[in-house]
Amino acid sequence: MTGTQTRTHCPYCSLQCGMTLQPGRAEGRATLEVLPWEDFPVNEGGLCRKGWTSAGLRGSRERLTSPLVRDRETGALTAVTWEEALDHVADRLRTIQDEHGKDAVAVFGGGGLTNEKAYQLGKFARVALGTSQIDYNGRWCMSSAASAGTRTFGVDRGLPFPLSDVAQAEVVVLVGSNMAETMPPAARYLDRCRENGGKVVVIDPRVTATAERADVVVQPVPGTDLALALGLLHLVIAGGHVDTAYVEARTNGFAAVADSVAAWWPERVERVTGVAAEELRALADLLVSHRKVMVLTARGAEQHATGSDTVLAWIDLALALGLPGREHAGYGCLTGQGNGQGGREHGQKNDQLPGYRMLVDPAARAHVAGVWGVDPDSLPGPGRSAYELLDALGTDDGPKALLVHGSNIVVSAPNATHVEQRLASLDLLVVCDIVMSETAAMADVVLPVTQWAEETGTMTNLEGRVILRRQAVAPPRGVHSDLDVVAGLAERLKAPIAFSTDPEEVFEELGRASAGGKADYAGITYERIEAEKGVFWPCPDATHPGTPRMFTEAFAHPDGRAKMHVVEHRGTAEPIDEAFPLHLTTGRVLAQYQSGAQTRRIRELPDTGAFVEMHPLLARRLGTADGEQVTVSTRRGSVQAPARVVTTIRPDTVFVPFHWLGVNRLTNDALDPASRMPEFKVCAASVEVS
Ligand SMILES: Nc1nc2c(c(=O)[nH]1)N[C@H]1C(S)=C(S)[C@@H](COP(=O)(O)OP(=O)(O)OC[C@H]3O[C@@H](n4cnc5c(=O)[nH]c(N)nc54)[C@H](O)[C@@H]3O)O[C@H]1N2
Ligand SMILES: Nc1nc2c(c(=O)[nH]1)N[C@H]1C(S)=C(S)[C@@H](COP(=O)(O)OP(=O)(O)OC[C@H]3O[C@@H](n4cnc5c(=O)[nH]c(N)nc54)[C@H](O)[C@@H]3O)O[C@H]1N2
Ligand code: SF4
Ligand SMILES: [Mo]
Repeated sequence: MTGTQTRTHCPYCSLQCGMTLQPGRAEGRATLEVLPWEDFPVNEGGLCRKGWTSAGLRGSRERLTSPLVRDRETGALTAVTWEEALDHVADRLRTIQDEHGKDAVAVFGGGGLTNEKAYQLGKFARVALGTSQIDYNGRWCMSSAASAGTRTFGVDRGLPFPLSDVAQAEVVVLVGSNMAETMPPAARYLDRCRENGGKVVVIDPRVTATAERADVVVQPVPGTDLALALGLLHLVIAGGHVDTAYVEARTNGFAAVADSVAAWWPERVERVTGVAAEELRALADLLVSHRKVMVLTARGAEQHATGSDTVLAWIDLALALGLPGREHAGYGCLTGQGNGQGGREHGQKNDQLPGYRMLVDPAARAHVAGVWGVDPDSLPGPGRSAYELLDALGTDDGPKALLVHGSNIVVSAPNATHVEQRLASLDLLVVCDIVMSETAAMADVVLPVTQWAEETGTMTNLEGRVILRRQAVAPPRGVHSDLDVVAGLAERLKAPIAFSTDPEEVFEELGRASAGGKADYAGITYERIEAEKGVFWPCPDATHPGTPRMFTEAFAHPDGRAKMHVVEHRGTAEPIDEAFPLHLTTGRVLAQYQSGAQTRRIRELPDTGAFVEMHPLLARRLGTADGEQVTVSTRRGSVQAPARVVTTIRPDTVFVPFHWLGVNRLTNDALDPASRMPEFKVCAASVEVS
């Protein structure tokens, strides 16, 4: 027996691959099959392993199906009704705020939440709770690129062109992206680029699956991409290859930038980055001898305490070559989470209102307060950024209660032992999740929520394309949406306005709240998204076609020009030394997603546990071999895992994936001054045989 097919999108990454869901019945049980959606443009029917197996959590015993409240006497999480759970939470929130003030309650959101949820969460914090303390895990994702994009171009849309433009580029430079593992169906565009005669360059301390599909592979020391970009710009200028007409007509600040790179000759770059001067010259030659050059950054370049300066340096290079706005060329950031783009636009960020408006802007406050029907003066100001928020939990002037929607903080936050202590010091921790994540397991209250196939909502993919996930099946009994949680709490907290639980109604309101903002969704409707296979923002009205390509005529600053920035190489926050002589970097493997809360529970996906990737030269020096246990230590702690000996990594660097609890006990919480991004991608470590 089969039910109706629904066209929707994958629950995981920012590619938001189109898929078809087929409910059915086998052996008396409900089933849900994932089938291709052949003519959805981004993935053209292709999915990665995680996508094909994504229905595995449906009907799983691992699903949470009842609200749980921690019993004061036994300390155990105990099933209660939704009424009891929401009454209890609202009661506690009220008491804590009465005693310590509005900011004593904080909210932590996620870049995997739908636009509707992210929007409601921001509104809930500012209006129902009246707190300034809200931020989200996107701060740990692409915030350095967002900050650099906003400062340079005046607006932050990860890719200002459709992903398929990659196939038409002549040279594609991937700076710290392992696309073949992190968004596998996207790698087809790299292959097409090469079939068309184009060249792919991969810059990564490891020769990854993506590097295997590249023409040029550059393996810098982790944390030195900034110096690499300065060195390339130096060569572009020295060789007389600046696009001066473009620079004069479309940018500001070039002269100072040119001066600042004068001393970055290739031999100096080699000393800092480990990339041979000849390799650098060859790369510069490749860039200057083609017109359609595309520079794409991802977490490898961005997740550093110098991440936003690094992105600024690569954008400076792109601007000097005249790339942004040129057909099939430019700069872009490969956003990571399912709604990593939309999640950063509609108000769950600490300093932000919907439509990518800023909380400190009086006109923005007036507009959004008008849509919400509240007094602009009642809206709080900006609060703490994600890590600073977690760091302040339970302290004298920090929040005493935290509501978490869509993040498994205990596994994914940097310096995780410290973060765990902060969470443990709270008076109240409420976690809304699909499964008993490591963070939910610490909570005082756990609220079970619907997952993607069980609810409707929009997401904005890495291209800025707003897409629609349609509900395909009924949720399990006892499970409610985040929208229901927010509305239920708002009502109990006697919020001055009502919170809708109907996604389409919320989306219409989001459209009005975003109208006139940088990320303008006012002209987008569910019907249009379905008819047009996604609509690219900005889309200010119903007759507007949407904006697949930005910057073709002008940038988003008032004078229409891009702003170049002078940036300095500073090195990593924690340089290696005798005690910690190795660079530890972290990242992803194909078969697991993020903190692993979802994918580690899917039986078809290999759950290998963490491992320590190292070069044979290092393994020999340590006296270890492939598969043997080693201990990796940093100034913050130690973890054990088997060695994985590969020739594809630099001998001075080890790599550990972060999908399993552990490696973030080692990572450094040094923050980028502009984006507040932690330095996930490099810290000083030592390795010993266990
Ligand atoms: N399979 C899988 N796919 C995912 C995810 C997942 O968890 N699993 N998560 C999604 C999300 S949220 C994100 S943000 C994206 C991330 O997508 P990516 O950025 O592609 O993934 P990472 O593995 O974090 O990092 C990419 C590469 O950076 C390299 N690297 C480390 N340090 C440096 C450095 O200093 N410089 C340079 N140039 N490179 C460095 C690493 O070796 C790694 O190969 O993936 C998305 N897709
Ligand atoms: N060392 C190291 N650490 C990293 C990184 C790294 O490269 N290295 N990368 C960082 C990056 S880029 C990211 S994006 C973060 C990601 O790390 P997390 O923020 O932990 O992301 P997820 O594991 O996706 O957690 C999402 C949680 O929300 C639940 N969930 C899913 N959908 C919903 C929903 O609709 N509502 C609710 N309420 N819950 C839902 C899931 O079950 C899961 O428990 O990790 C960061 N941490
Ligand atoms: S690439 Fe991303 S969106 Fe596509 S199937 Fe895999 S996890 Fe899902
Ligand atoms: Mo991410």
